[in-house]
Amino acid sequence: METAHSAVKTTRLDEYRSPAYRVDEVRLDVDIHDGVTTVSSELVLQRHADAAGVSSMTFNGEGLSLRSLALDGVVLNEASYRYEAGLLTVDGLPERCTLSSVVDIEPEKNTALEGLYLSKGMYCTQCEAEGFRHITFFPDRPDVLSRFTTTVRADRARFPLLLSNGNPVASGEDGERHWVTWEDPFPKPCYLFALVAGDLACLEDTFNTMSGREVALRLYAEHRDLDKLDHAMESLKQAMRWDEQTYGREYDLDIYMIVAVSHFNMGAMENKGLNIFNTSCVLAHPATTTDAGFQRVESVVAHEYFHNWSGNRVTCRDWFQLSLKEGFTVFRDQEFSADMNSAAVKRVEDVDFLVNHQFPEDQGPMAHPVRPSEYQKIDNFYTLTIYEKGAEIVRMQYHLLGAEGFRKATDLYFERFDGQAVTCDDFVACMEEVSGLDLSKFKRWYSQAGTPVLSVTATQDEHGYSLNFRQQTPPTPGQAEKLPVVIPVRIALLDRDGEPVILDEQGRREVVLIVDQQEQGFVFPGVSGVTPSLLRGFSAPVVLQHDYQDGQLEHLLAHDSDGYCRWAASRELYFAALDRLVKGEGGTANVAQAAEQEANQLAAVLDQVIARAGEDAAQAALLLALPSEVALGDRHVPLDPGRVHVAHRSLRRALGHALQSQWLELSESLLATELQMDGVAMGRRQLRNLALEYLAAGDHPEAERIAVELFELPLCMSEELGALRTLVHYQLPGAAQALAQFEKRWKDEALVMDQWFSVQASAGGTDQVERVRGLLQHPAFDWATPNRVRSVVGAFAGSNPAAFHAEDGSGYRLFAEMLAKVDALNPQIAARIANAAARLPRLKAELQGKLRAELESVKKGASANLSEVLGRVLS
Ligand code: 0A1
Ligand code: ZN
Repeated sequence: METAHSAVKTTRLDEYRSPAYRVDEVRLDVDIHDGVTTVSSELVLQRHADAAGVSSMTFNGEGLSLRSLALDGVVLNEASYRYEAGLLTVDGLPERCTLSSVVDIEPEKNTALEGLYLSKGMYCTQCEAEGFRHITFFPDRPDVLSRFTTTVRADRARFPLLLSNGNPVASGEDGERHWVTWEDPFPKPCYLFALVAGDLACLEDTFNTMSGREVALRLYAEHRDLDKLDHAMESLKQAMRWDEQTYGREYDLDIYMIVAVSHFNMGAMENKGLNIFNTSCVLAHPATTTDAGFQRVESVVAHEYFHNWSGNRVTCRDWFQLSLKEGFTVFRDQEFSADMNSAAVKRVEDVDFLVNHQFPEDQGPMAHPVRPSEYQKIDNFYTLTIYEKGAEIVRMQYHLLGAEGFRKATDLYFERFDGQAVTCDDFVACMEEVSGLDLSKFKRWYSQAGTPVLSVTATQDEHGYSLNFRQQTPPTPGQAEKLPVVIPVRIALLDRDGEPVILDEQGRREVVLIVDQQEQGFVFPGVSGVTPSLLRGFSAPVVLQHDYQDGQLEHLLAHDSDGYCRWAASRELYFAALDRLVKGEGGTANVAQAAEQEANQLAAVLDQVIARAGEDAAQAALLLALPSEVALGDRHVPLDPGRVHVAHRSLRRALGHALQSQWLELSESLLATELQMDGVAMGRRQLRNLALEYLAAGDHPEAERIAVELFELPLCMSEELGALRTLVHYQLPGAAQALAQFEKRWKDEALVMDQWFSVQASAGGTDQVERVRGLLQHPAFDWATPNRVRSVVGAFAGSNPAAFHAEDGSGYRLFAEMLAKVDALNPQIAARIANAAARLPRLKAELQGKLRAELESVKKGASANLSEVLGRVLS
């Protein structure tokens, strides 16, 4: 047994050293028995040519019960190795040798869900980032690529299905037990290893690749969920075709498998040939899954599939390069979803997510560069910055090179680095090589944290119309000084009819201005009387500041052909009104009355949006939805969440009232009589649910009737949940009965019950803390199931600012209790949820003190994961 616990240590990018030994082959034998699983491994080691003279090697191993260790068949005695603090060191290794080990592990006790664990009677694994070390000894780092052969053994009746990566090559029976051997021909880092033993149903199909090979597609889930796999299968086939057509990437093994598991820390995992998915990202059925859920399944299935090239065939040299695979793969899945659905809507949804979640991360104590330079626990760096901002950085390169140039660059990247573990610099070098561009300055996007603020002023004089830019990136932890970054600003200038005017001699009506200095100006001779349409398509991840003249935002909202700019104009209008309410400006102390005035001001332009809703209901819904209460709070320092809550609720109510006949009309006219699952039908449901919420917000007497009718006879879960949310969040009289009925209907469907919990945990109001506490006592609440924990704790801390920041500190106390409880079982989930406290430095003083005290007390007994996050928040 290991002699001491591994201490928290900081890993630094500039300390990267390549390993002394390769592991060419891994032969694993995993013998599963109740209570104890025995893992025997043989590692074929080969010293690197440039490590001459080195004869010792360290292997990671966490919590392994070592039974025996042998080198080239000779048992090692305890003098020739050390196992302490998570590291096994073996001395006296020849240039090429085989190290064999036998260890015992206890998957049944593994509630952290890293390594091998048990989920509802099924054994499964999660090895990214550093889970493999909980299974056997190994250099657990992504730059060690090995060929794996894995034999899985278990009881035949209880675990008829034994899976691992690659292709099955042998199997056999052994009394009541059986075994299957899998061989993966592609060298891979151990974080892509996977194993499953269970009793599962399978949906099977095939895919013919572009070179004519037939691939077997197998999706596995619990027997009761077999009818929820069709959408994932369709999405998988579409993703496979899309990657062939868009990137020329073909699938490489004969089998592609996805297994749905109920206990999973993240969304899904791209293990080679054997993806393991959180049930929430693979199961979909109209009766149990919302439209947003369907879209999520489509994008996550595609995301994991795309990793087969961007991540698996070409992987990361070290975890600082995580965005190499994640940023690129998110960009790929975003473009896939855009092609499968409405591209304009998808872009706005992605930007909305980035701006509401990644921007705050970049502005708080957790801010870090897309390529970080140090970490304590790499699990804490699976962040929105690595994923979403990383995707924006790839997107900017796509636009700088153009579609054709980008494709050439990715072809070069995949060809040059196939089978290797590489860096973000290697990726950018391919972009430079095919385009001739010098991207050295552009690369600051990878190394500088923080969101650049781009201020734009417009002037009109005898030379024409000028746009003057000034950029500045605020300081972030550890990075006080920032250099200017390269910001591609796509613009158009709209005339009085909303038409883009000609901007240059080539007759272009849209251009990309490259802003790479701190201050820079651009003149458009002969242009006058225009409204600037700036940062079209959200061409760079920056905060844009511009003082629009009276009526310009309304003009953009009414006429801009760019979906993002229309939406951004709507945000500006809403925020301007909300900010005035928060600050109590406008000459009245009465927020409700001031909100009515604001709503009346907004009504005319919103009415125009409603009038055009028939063109694209999903886009209309995005334009008509108020920014979230959390997003509003992020604009105010010191933050007084109570005030923000009142302002937000007041404007919602006033808009509900001011446009009540329109909301009523939308609620009734968009009613569908038969179920359709296409984008148009989903858009109509989204708009209808929004209209219903506004109707309820404005206290319309019909709101309850419409919500109850919808709830009683829904066509699908989007309708049912939309109705339930309205009833609960606006405390309509039918709420309690609907909640009881919903629970009765869906008590056996875990993913639906997650929604039931989360609707209640996010119901706003300072009096809601006790209600959330009550949810934790519900028999179906389970601290060991991440989806359930997220549906209560995550929803409360992330989407219920009024209760979380309750003036008396009761929300913080509950949060701290919950964090400690989760941390004892699953440190990764606790650390992730703790990010909700990152707004601490922005809070008004009284609240800051209360939150700080609670977090300090949790930090005392916290895991390394949670402690890293709390340490940063409290610093
Ligand atoms: N690579 C996966 C996400 C993932 C990351 C870490 C995990 O455990 C700590 C699990 C999954 C993806 O991008 O989908
Ligand atoms: Zn990913």
